[in-house]
Amino acid sequence: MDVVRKPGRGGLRSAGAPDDDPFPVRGMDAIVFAVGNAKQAAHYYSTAFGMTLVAYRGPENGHRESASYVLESGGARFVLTSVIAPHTPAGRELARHVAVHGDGVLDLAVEVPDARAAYAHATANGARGLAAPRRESDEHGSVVLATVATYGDTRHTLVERSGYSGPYLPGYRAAAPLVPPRAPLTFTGVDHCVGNVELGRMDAWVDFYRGVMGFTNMKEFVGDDIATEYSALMSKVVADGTRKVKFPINEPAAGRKRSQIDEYLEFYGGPGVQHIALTTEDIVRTVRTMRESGVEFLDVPGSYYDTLGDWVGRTRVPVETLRELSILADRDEDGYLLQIFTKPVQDRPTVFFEVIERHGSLGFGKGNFKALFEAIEREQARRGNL
Ligand code: TYF
Ligand code: FE
Repeated sequence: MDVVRKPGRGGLRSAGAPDDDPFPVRGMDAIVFAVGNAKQAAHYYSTAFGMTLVAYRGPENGHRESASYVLESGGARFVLTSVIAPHTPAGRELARHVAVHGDGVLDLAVEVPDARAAYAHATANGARGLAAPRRESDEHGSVVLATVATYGDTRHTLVERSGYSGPYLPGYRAAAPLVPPRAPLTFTGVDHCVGNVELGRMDAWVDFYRGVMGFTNMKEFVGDDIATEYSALMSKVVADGTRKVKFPINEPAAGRKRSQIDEYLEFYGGPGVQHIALTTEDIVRTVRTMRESGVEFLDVPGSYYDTLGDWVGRTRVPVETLRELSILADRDEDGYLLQIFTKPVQDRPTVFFEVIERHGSLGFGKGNFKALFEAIEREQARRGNL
């Protein structure tokens, strides 16, 4: 987002951020994954998700500890990192992350207008600092980076770009796409990033984001009632003042079946990122392309579509197309959304993705929770974890 000078107020501020926002953010900067084989993961996200390799850092440009591939699609940026030298300090941490968690999200990096101020506010309000603010520079300019811990081994790096013009961060070089880029872009950005935390810890993590980042609750949540009936999870959503960064937090709950959150916590080895939702402006095209490339999505029973029109009404996409592709739809007072969920994208039943096309609705698909959680339970049962 552009920084604008508002006449008469005398200061540089981020457009849209109210003056009193204690922790202004510009949006998600990157989702950083620690994986076993970043070279092959970069290939997967290029060919199956239609993302484009734009930058690289590794031994070839003097970075001996790890290799990182930066992929983009619209405003969504993924960084895939794997260890090269496990006996260096940075290498050891990465190796441990992958050994304990499997492929997973290491860092939900957030772009902020002032990383020093953001870090000071976060640590003064209870966040554990992992790296104090530091300036990094190269021929493209400079950035300020600082890192705080969140749930499990997950972290938030606060990225102040201050006009930096390189392909990602200092130390990275531009890289050519691995396959010809798909047009139009598959995704337009990151809609939300969901964390799974331990039983009874959801409210503490909601309070963490309220205190540390000045986030506020969004109205959508999964309470006790839905939990005992069918979801076996509770969920609340926090977001920054401008709703560009949205973090739902799930915890397991006692339901009819073993909670999908318990399954995640067991296989991930603790709390961590459960799913990343990516926005698209054409979910039909995106899902068709991903399916043709071998991405697996949760199946939705035909009965879901038999009654869908009655409560969702007309959407941009005919019900028969939604049915063909297993795309879900939901409507609330603000509008509607179309969404779909992949199966876990690694051997452990942990991280998965959501693709979402919004038409006014600010929700998360509450009307689909029953159908969705039943589909997830069928997958749990197939894995022998129910
Ligand atoms: O992010 C959300 O809240 C929706 C719904 O295990 C959801 O995508 C919640 C929990 C879950 C899967 C999806
Ligand atoms: Fe979601």
